[in-house]
Amino acid sequence: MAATVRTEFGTEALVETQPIASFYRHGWHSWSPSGWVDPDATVSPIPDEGRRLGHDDPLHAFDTTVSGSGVGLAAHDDGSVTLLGSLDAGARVAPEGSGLIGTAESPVDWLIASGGESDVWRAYTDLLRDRYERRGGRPVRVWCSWYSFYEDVTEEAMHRVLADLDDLPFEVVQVDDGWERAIGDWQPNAKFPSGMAAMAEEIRSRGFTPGLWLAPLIAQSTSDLAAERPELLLRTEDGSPVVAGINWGSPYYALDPTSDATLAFLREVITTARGWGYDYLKLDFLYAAAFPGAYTNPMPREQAYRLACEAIREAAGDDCYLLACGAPIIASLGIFDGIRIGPDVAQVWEMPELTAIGDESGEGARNALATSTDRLWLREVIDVDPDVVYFRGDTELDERTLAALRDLASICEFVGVSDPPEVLTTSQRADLAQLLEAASEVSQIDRYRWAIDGRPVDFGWVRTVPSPFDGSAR
Ligand code: 9PG
Repeated sequence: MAATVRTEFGTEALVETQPIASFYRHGWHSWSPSGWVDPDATVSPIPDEGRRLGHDDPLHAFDTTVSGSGVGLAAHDDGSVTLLGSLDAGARVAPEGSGLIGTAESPVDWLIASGGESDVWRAYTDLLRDRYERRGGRPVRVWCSWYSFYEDVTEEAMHRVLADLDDLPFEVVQVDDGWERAIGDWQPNAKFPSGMAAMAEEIRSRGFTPGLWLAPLIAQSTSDLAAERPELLLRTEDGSPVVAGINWGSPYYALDPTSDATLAFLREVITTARGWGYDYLKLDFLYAAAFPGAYTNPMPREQAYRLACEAIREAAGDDCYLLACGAPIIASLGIFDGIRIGPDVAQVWEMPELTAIGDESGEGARNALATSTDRLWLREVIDVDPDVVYFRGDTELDERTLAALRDLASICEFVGVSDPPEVLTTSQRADLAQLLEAASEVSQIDRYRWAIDGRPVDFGWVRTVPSPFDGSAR
């Protein structure tokens, strides 16, 4: 059955529906919580400043009611669903009484669709596909250094990995955070004495596509960039740099995405990485460039973000795979090949200290599975990265969780692995090779049920494991 649809244009859209049994709130960026919640839930703002800044849209960080970014759905008692979604960046959707209200910083095209859940999603993704070029589209098989070495990655460690990967059928080998001098200073540190071009050459000589992590839209407060190029930093109205989060032991600042100086800097960083030989770039912490601030060239903030991302794409060229991470979702469409759709998986179900403050964007398999399995509608418009699958035997994850991560990777056709290959047993290695080689037939049955080569898969249990998050929304 097709959905009933209509479109509207403007800064506001109001849809009267039936009473709302549950509301789909869509998180602003990759790590932001997404999923079905009680529309009347009371939200408690996250007390920790660093965690709060990286969690969701900063303009809604102190909200006590639920709302979402770009698109929102209302599910009704009769099983039908109403969707209100923007086709442009910069929109917000919230439940209001027995209706949905959409608001945007500048006029946008809205879709209002009602019908079955899969039909309204289809109506929305069809229009998004009409509007934004669908890049990517081929299976991604990537080995990434993050969960093997974190920031301690070295040239020598990468050489060992490359030797140990041997003939595992990865396509990309990607060096993650830890190679750079500082966040903002995108030159190799002392752990990569031969330089990044030599690293890329080594990866390529082993038969893999070289991949590199960068966070080009932020600068650590202690970086040379922040000290020497202050004109690149986004400022608040009172002139101080906009803090977009706290990590790597200090606050990090957002760059002003509308200044010519920043755009020139971005082109230079990306051109340099391309010149070193990297054809796959994981671009992280991108959300910072859509933080509110006194832009050099005033414009709505998600348009400002797109401007910077377009400069990045232009410098990278169409033949470079660009994976967005920590990235506003709707504002990234058409520019990137792929996008992370949930928080970091990590080797634990949840981090007690994050659970205690209600941080559903924090790392942990539960948060990653919950958000990613509620973001799979995005497969239709962009490649979706659910973060890594584990094959090593020393994680704290149980078999059900490990299997869910594998199935999710198959559904996304995006297999990321970050195990040091030397720790894998012969049978773990064979399982990994099998997942990398699989070309599975995937179909969706209902909200959380899928079939992979005819085998039923159900992610519904992820939300039923007792957690302090249950029954409320942040
Ligand atoms: C590298 C990592 C990995 C990982 C990314 C991203 O809120 N935080 O402080 C926060 C820190 C790190 C993080 C996400 C959130 O992980 O998702 O795959 O590349 O950066 O630093």
